Amino acid sequence: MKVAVVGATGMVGRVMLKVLEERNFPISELIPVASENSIGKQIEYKGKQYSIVSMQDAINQQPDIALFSAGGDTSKEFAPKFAEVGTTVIDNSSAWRMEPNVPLVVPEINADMLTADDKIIANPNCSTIQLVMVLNPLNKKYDIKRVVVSTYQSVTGTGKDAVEQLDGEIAGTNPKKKYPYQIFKNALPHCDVFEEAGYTKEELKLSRETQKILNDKTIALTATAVRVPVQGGHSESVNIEFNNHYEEADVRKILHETPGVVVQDSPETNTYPMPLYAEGKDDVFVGRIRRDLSQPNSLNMWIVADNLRKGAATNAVQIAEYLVVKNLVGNKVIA
Ligand code: 11C
Repeated sequence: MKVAVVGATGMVGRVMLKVLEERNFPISELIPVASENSIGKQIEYKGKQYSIVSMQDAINQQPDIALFSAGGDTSKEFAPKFAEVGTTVIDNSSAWRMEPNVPLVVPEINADMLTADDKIIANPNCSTIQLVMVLNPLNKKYDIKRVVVSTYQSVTGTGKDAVEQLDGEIAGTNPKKKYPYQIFKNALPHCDVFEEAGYTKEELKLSRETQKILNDKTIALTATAVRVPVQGGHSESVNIEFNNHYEEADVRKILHETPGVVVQDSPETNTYPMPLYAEGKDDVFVGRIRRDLSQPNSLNMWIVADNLRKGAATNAVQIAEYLVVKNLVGNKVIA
């Protein structure tokens, strides 16, 4: 496969390259793309140096797959240009996710909807991916009525500048501020921009994307998204109300048997998921599973995953792997 990585120097782009390498993705030609001021710079992949090229150079080379992580505006402008030359774009931004004809894919859940005609495929938001990995098997069995989520999100979700802000604040230098406030020793109830009815875009993404991925408009979901001074991953406190009765032991068994989900839940040994241990891993970790004693058919849990891996790069590469295995990429349409 001829593979372009668009946004190759960004936080997610770098992890994409790492994940492609680790999983030995079948690459015959790698085309790293980044913004104008990075063109000509070198990146390393499998011990070999590659020069970063411009968007137009990459389009001219008609890659089979383009993994995009360069922001929504870049995706809106350039994903269709790649699609026109027959490239399948897997886009990590929020630009295409809610377009009715664009599949929003978590491979463990809904990759079987993909066809060779899907030239733009959206990778969901990081905090949504880890949530639906756990909700999906429970929804199938017990039919989810409502979910209340509070997130504790890593600064890596905002990008390099935010990591520099936190590191600088810890070091006592006076870093440039990516957030409106200090993040060290703080918690900001503010992820992404504010939108309608007092909600942030991150909070709205959680409810809209969950309904789309699970293909279930009946799930009511409300969220509060909070940025915390953490780097290893996003954490989520999740309360689920089912339409049907459940047994806690069955919930544990279902989650234990769900590929990509790891149950870490032994209060007697202080075992529960934490971003410090989720960092660098591809699984979604779930713990603190317990009945909500305040109302029937309800459950509390704590979900953690590395937002740069399963929440972004790994999920995108898994989509690409599915396309290759199912022979859904590589048929050129010469424009
Ligand atoms: C965050 N979830 O941590 C965001 C980062 O819609 O892809 C990814 C933004 C997106 O703030």
